Amino acid sequence: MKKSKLITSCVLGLFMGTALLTGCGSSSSKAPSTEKKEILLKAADNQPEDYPTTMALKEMARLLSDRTQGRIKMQVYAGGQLGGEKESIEMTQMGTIAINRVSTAPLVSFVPKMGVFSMPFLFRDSDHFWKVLDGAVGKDLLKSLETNNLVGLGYYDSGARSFYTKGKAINTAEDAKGQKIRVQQSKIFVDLINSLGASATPMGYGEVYSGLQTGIIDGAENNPPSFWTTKHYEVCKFYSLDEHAMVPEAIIMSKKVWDTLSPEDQKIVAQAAADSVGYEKKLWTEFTEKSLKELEAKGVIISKPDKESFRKAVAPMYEKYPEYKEVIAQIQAVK
Ligand code: GTR
Repeated sequence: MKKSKLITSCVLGLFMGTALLTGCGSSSSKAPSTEKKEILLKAADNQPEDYPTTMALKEMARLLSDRTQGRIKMQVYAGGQLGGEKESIEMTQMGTIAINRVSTAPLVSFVPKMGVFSMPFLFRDSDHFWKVLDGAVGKDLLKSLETNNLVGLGYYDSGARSFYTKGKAINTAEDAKGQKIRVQQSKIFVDLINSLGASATPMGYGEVYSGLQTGIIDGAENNPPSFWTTKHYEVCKFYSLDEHAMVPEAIIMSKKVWDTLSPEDQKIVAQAAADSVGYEKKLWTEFTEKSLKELEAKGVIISKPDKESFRKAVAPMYEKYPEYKEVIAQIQAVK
């Protein structure tokens, strides 16, 4: 193949995101059919380059390349370059994005079962969270993605979500009343925040900063690394660690792309994803501590409110979603 043609096909492959790049690198069109195909996987994350989830995807890319002598490559597009979270999930279903790191909260519109992870105060602590994700429930929910053209490769840590606000700290459920709070594009989150008497406003992650600035919203909720890296602290000076939800991040893959891989390559991809999890968890703990320190240094007033009033106010959520009753009982039974 001529060099110019080779480059075109590589670039096209990159654009398609899903392409199996026969014809790139060492393979050639005359290669015997037994020769393994070169593969380029396009991966997305809406967090910035140095964020734990993005770093972990890059680690996964490194493992893939190392373990296949560069035959399987994964290109990570950070910072939401490939689109908002919800659209990026659609693109993953279509195969335009091969691998995507998303919050399980917006996944609820695609795979309703995933919504259970957005229920408030579901996990007792981080230990319980990981036992559930690594156990039968976590595995079953990853598997359920397959009904929707996705393959679940694993979970990453995302800590706990808490409120940050412009005008008035939310230290009790009562404080949330009347405040316009941005939420992810998830019906469960809308219900959760409304059940506190606040007014939930769903919007994309990338729009929150200007929403806060212009006053469309009074606050939002997220984990310390997100509050820090989005610079929302420039507008919001109150952060109250009520930790109302621990929503895992998921590494998802396009089933369309997955089905083009040989069983052997599927194993390599699944293993690289699994091996990147420990790395993410370690970075997560460090980055969370760093974020809290940086937020304080920027003058954010961080409080640790008593969680009881929040728990009480959101309790009706558990009646509202009877479809999760069984799985919630299974989660609670995990010791
Ligand atoms: C973060 C998550 C992002 C995005 C964001 C949000 O914690 O890592 O993928 O879901 O929350 O609130 O939109």
